[in-house]
Amino acid sequence: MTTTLIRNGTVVTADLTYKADVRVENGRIAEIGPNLSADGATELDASGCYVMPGGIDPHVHLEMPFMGTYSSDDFESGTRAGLAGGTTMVVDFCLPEPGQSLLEALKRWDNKSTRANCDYSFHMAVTWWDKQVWDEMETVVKDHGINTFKHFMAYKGALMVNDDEMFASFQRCAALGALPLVHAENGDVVATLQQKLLAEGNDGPEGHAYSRPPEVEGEATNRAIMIADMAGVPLYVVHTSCEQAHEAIRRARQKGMRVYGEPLIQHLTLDESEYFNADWDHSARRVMSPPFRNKQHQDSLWAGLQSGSLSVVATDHCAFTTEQKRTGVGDFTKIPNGTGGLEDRMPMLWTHGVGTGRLTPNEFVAVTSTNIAKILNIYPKKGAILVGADADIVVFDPEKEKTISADSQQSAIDYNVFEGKKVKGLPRYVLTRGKLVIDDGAVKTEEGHGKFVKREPFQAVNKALSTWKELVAPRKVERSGIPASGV
Ligand code: DUC
Ligand code: ZN
Ligand code: ZN
Ligand code: ZN
Repeated sequence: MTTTLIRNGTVVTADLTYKADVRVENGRIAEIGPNLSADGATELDASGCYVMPGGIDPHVHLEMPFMGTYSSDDFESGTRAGLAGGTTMVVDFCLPEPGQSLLEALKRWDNKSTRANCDYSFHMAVTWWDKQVWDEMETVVKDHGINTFKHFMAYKGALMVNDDEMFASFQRCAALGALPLVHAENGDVVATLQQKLLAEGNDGPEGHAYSRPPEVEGEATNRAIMIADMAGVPLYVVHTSCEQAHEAIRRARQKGMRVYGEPLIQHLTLDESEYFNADWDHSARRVMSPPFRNKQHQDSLWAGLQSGSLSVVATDHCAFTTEQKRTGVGDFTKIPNGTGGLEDRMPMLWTHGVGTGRLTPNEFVAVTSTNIAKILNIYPKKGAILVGADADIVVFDPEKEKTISADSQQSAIDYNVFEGKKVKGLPRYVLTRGKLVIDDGAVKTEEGHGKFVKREPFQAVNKALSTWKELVAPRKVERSGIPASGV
């Protein structure tokens, strides 16, 4: 039996801040209170530190087949990077190829995830639609413990689904107690703008930003919300990056709909000027979808986190090396979309959120962990400092500083989009299900320690505002007379 005693820290949860020791036994939190006795436990000194639930990144792509290549962080390096920054659980996206069985795709994800250093779960992507998908969705939820389905409204000709497919899938989610997710960008408009830009000779990485203006995201977010309302299901909007999308989410929530928005740490802290760098590599390394925006959009995202209209902060970690990015020299549409961020999400959000007074430490815990656990239906196993919860714990030192650099990162790429940025607030210790893996800067991860976390279906489905019940079961109208057609 391994026992660890975290001493003299200040426990910070989504709602409370208090001084207490925390005892960890067999991977779980066994006791919380003042002056706990050591009883032979390994002691960790948390004086001057906050003892917080480990971060959960609800949006990562590890070893993902995408745009003719694979994202370069796999489940080993990706989760090691996450742990180094205080993230103790990740949720990856299982992506069936169009036409492929969801259950076949899941086997591949099960295989590659056995190397994970921390616990993980999957979202299932719906990349095509027919009766087989409809059938398999039930197995995915009931037998595999996956209660979230992702829909790409962009990447036309590859992952994109149309509105009829999305509406059918959303209704299926409602029936199964599952939550649909959307990548909300209007893929038809993006494809048109891409061709126009290329035809006019705009082939550099800045073309990527021009081809995906905030309006394409705002339109798709509004559309997905309305379709979710008609299907009578809550909705999770991934990588919310602009005011137009945030406005749609705010409005829906004000009306009582369960719609969750997920800004990324990259969109909160990096802006569109990155695409206008004289160095092609610099700009291409920052190509992701949606692209970085200007300060007004960033301010909107911060305001959403403060007011609660946006719920969580993720990374969409999907790292490609410089060599992979160079596939798109001469044609920005071929630059693999994606950036890293897993290792830096917690320190960057602390520095730019808590350090600037925009977020309280409790709000920081809510948006990096607790809200995510609640939305994914794994609270309080994850996202909590409570007796019985998994001991996924970060002992966070608010005074510890570093300058972010690719030279010292865990991630398997040759650069870092936050290169040169100073952060203040870093983990002193990280425990993942009780195992000490970050020990005052030393990385002691164990490949394969991570386990799949099953997630139960949701109890509460959205009671939509629209006439969805009539759409599903139309009321017959008795008429006294019907004229002959064409007369
Ligand atoms: N956006 C990215 O930038 N990469 C992976 C997929 C996505 O939607
Ligand atoms: Zn996406
Ligand atoms: Zn993504
Ligand atoms: Zn282990």
